[in-house]
Amino acid sequence: MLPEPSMSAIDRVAEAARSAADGIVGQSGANGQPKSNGRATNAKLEQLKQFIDYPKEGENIATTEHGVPVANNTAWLKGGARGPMLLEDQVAREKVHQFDHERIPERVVHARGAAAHGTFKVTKPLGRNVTAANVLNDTSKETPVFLRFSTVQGPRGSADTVRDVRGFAVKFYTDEGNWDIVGNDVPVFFVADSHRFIDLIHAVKPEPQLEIPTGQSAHPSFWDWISLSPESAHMNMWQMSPYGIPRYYHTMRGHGVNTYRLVGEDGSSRYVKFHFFPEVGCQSLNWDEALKIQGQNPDFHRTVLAEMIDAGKFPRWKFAVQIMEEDDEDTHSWDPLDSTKVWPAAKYPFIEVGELELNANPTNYFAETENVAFCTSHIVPGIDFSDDPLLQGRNFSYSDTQLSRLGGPNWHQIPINRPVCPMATFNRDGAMPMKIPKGANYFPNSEGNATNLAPTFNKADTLTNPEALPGQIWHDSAKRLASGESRQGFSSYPEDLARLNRLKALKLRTNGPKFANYFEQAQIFWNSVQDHERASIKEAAIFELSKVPDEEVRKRIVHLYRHINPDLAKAVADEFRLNVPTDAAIPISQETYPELSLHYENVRTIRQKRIAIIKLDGTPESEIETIKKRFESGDALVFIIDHRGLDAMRSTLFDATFLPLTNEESYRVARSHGRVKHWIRESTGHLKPLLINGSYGLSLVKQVITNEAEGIKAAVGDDIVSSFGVITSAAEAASSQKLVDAFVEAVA
Ligand code: HDE
Repeated sequence: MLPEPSMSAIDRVAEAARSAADGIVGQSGANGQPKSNGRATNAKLEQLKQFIDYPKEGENIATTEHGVPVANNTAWLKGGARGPMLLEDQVAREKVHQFDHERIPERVVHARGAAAHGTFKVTKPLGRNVTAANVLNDTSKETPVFLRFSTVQGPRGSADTVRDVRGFAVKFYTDEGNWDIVGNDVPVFFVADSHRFIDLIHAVKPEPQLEIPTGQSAHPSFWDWISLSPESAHMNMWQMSPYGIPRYYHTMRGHGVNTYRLVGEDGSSRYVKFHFFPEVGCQSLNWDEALKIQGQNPDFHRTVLAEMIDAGKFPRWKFAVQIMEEDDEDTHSWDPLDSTKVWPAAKYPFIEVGELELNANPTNYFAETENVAFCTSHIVPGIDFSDDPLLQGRNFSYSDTQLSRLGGPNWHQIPINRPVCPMATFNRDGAMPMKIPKGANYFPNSEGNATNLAPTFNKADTLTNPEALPGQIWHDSAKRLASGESRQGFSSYPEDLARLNRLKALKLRTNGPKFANYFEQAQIFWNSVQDHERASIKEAAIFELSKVPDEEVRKRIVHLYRHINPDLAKAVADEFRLNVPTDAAIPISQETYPELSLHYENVRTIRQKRIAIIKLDGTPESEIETIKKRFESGDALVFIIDHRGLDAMRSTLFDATFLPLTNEESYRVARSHGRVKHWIRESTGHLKPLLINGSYGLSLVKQVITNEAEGIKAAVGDDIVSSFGVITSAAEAASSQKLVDAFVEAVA
């Protein structure tokens, strides 16, 4: 049951027609209900409008794919009403044909995802000598973006709240072409060399015999692989920590993970890492919530994303970079080209550049979210690759995979993938072209097309100097190019390959020696997070290993964890009655990097929290209004849930609850309602704020929460009491400022 009044099917159709007529795109609601709170438009949404297909006036007659009106769309042509079906029926065959082919292969990884449109704005330009990229410098521009979130392991139909890494892939439609950051929600990766990625994915994906498990890494082949792959020790800590089960998409970070390069207009180059920090801070689920939500609402993350955008409470991230001078690259115990490592913020601070906001939902999941194709190789002038061996492999894989996933080489012409800037390419033909190219399809040409490609004789030059002979023009043009004057667009950074003896090296299948520093940063991660995060890592690892019966694998993990932290190794060993090796073969670092903790940003806000108000028979409206207004004005989403609809609602789906209990009638309902009592126990068990006021409320709390939180029972009285997240007061009405403040504070 929906907590808010839902539209009838007829209303929905009427509303959809109105939106289409208005040309509104990207604004369908979370439950397929078109809403109009999304942002008006941006250059990409404008471009997409021309492709949106919704019947206009006079177009309400069903036709075949070829425009022939169809008189009856309900039955197959037959020989007699009960007779054999005729193959002749071209109308029915067409319908079935289309249906038979309406799926494309799902992504081999990151199959399950959800996306939204938005905008990126520069707040603090990096400077043209740091990067020539307009998108990172021009404060007057709003660059349209499309951001797709995903899980890695599960198929398209798997649940959202599984323990997994989340993808965070952003397409920036810049005025210099599309730039994609194909990142994750954590800053490191399992492997440093692309060659190892396929083995990782085979190990983590469902096992081949029975295709088990779905959406989980808790299975033998994954842990077998982890136990034999010490380079993934650091990533394994992130994955087992609360980062593995984010609360919402809008409470996740995004990280480019790979090391890229920024190239200035002056030709200078620096290494760079890209990061996105959520405006409302990082938040995670606890494991019990995550498990329950998988059944209660498998689409939880995508639902909330769409819902926030529909409600006009747009998710935002701060975009920041870390920059490293190339001369620094040899000065650490780790290699900056190794994607299993972070760069400590104390040495390489997060430099804020801009803000990304998601403000419009897609119009059609398949056409946009499923068809969007991200490629790490999509960079714009001012940004370039480093020799990060994970990045270099990815640069091949992403465009390659689209060929089979999207059916051929013309996937860049699919509406969602088109750049919004002018484009001209002689790459042509192939299956399903969606443009009709005109003119020369070769270079050089005397039509004057694509004159920026190389020094040559071309029409533009003839026009400026009609007397000149072709030879002279080649010459002039070559001179201009050599001086840099006529160079337009992207050209690869002329990296000095002799630096750090790279050119003197032998051709080898290996990586730099510091890539083998597997454990130091895993240790630092453990040191840097809070107690509850460490507890989650232990619990998650124990849960996952409980699905791995092979004792040899468990022993290897204990051994591996002993190299990270002795407490961690002991917790796992005790659970499975194993011994911990007495010593790690390597020193254990005592360093901490505060930015690794979920709480680094330390944001206190009620923005984008989901607050449940349980309305019982007899609850006066006035009790609800004050709290509702206060939270809505702080950009939280308030859901009023009638107690009769409680069977379809669970406390896990909300961040906090208000249960107004000020009169006898509501008390009577609550006391005899199993779901209300379960709600109180469950939400306090998850340490979520629960506001219950009035003397009746107090009695209920005392009855329901007995063993779990003795502290509350002992503490309740007439004053406002906030204990274990439960806020109660016998005397104060819900409209009391003191009580509301206490609740708001607890929620923040
Ligand atoms: Fe991916 N990855 N990946 N990956 N990846 C894909 O591309 C691949 C890696 C990531 O929302 C595929 O279009 C290789 C790291 C995201 O559409 C494929 C290697 C990171 C997405 C592919 C990596 C990622 C993908 C599947 C090692 C974090 C979803 C479909 C060399 C920084 C993008 C597709 C979306 C998707 C290959 C490693 C993130 C097969 C070979 C590291 C967020 O091309």
